[in-house]
Amino acid sequence: MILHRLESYYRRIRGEDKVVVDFEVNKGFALYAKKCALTSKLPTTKPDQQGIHKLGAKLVTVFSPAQAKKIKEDFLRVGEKVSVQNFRANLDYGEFYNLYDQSTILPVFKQIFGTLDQELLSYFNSYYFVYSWNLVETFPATNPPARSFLWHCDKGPLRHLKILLYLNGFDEHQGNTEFISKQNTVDLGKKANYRFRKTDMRLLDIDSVAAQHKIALDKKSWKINAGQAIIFEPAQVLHRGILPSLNSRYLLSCILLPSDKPWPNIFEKMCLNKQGGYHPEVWPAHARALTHLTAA
Ligand SMILES: O=C(O)CCC(=O)C(=O)O
Ligand SMILES: [Fe+2]
Repeated sequence: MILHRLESYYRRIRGEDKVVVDFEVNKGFALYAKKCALTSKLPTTKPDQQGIHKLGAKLVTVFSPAQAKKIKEDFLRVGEKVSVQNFRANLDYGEFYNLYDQSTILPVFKQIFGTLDQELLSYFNSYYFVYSWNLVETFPATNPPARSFLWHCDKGPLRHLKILLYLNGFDEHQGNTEFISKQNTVDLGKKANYRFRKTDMRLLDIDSVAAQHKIALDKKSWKINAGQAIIFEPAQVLHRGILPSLNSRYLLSCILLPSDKPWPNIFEKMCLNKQGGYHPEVWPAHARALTHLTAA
């Protein structure tokens, strides 16, 4: 039954973007997600009209601004600055910090995933784990927007989520993250071949591309307050950051993947092994490698 369903899924997906086929079929992420769902044995829930899968991106409130400020200060104290040259040349508009100090991060994750657990379980139809997390500081703009500040989808499995928790608010820095709808993203992918563009092929002006192809754009953004987070499907909704102009913008950025057991055990292991820091679009060659990470 499961195999039959996967086969028809693969047939559908073969006509898709090369990146999608590569992750879902060649790298085995579709099968991995199915296996996680089977093993987790969660009760099936009805699709939620306000859910992440339906909306592609949504805003949630997790902390008060005062709590967010305290988290930012704690993270800056325990964070280990990542030498940018190690993973990305030309990234001179910010800093990344790895966070491995369990006693600082765990209460934050408990609050985030306590608030969002039901929503995340029903999104994945399985347990989930935090594949990577890090603190991102973006300096007030001096450079022209590049990379994540131009319209793009993140390369990765269809069913993965990103959480960007804003640790300081729009009023303080004027930075933001913008999205366009899932349907727009599919249309732009098919009609304009604009979805998983390499960084040097990304654009700031998506409106012109959409107009050329007669696509009516449905853009979404919020004035995100300190303590609020956006959750989105980074491979399925085109998005871009907006550089701050007044002060640095601080985010906790997390990537979530399906898992066959709840996140805390895996998290503990990753802290001890110092895994889970910033993965600049680094994915295992095959999803089966994740089974080792999530195994007891
Ligand atoms: O910096 C931002 O607001 C967006 C970052 C982004 O594109 C991502 O984390 O995938
Ligand atoms: Fe992105």
